[in-house]
Amino acid sequence: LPAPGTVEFKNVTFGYPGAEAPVLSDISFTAKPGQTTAIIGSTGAGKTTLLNLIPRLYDATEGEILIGGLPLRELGRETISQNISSVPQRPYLFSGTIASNLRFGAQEAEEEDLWEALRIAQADGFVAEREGQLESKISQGGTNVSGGQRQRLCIARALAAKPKTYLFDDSFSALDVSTDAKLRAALVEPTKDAAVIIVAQRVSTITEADQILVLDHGEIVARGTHEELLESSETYQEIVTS
Ligand code: TTP
Ligand code: MG
Repeated sequence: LPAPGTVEFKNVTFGYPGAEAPVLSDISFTAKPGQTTAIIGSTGAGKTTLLNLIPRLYDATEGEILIGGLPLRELGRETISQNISSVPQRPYLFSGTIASNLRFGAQEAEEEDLWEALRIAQADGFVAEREGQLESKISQGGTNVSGGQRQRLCIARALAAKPKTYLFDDSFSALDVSTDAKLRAALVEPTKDAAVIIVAQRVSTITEADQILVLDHGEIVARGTHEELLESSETYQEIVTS
């Protein structure tokens, strides 16, 4: 079997229930542990939809998704949530404390582990400044923290769970360029044995990715490293220069 955490799409097609045209057509790729797979493409291309198939928010209409070589459809909810952490495009915080939000996928985590996750996510500074720190309250939906802080807390939550597969949906674009760079540098070590899939808007976020998939109208129109795509893909060149 492929290593745990490996995500394989085999000729996956998906349409939302009731919709006529599929949103994703014939998607095939493998995201391996120890590698970063980046997905880039214009708004509406299907990037979020593709990521959402991995924790089974929806099932593929055709084709197959395998996790560590096992069909996703045969994995239980618990196995999926224990192995895959997802930072959604609109990150969500629950009403409760910062600690309870961070322990969502990691009930057993010690405070020290939570601080470590916060440090990596570049969120330790503002949490340390809040009254009560880890015990400070988050209001419903996380409205008493800024959008960028919410995003970093959700990244810390994903890290605290120590999954085998990480999904980041546009998780770095609300951050300023310098925080984005620091965060991604800090992520290298803790995610080095995991499969990392990143949806990005900014090309600078993904130039180091092991493979980049260019998604256009639900199809992978090009794939390769940044350097390869600069040579081979007009769509990629347009994204880079836009
Ligand atoms: P997305 O998968 O949301 O496209 P995207 O993530 O690439 O776009 P963005 O960069 O703006 O985040 O949408 C693809 C298509 O699927 C689009 O036509 C909207 C449709 N869609 C639904 O019908 N229902 C849904 O729940 C979602 C997420 C998308
Ligand atoms: Mg999206």
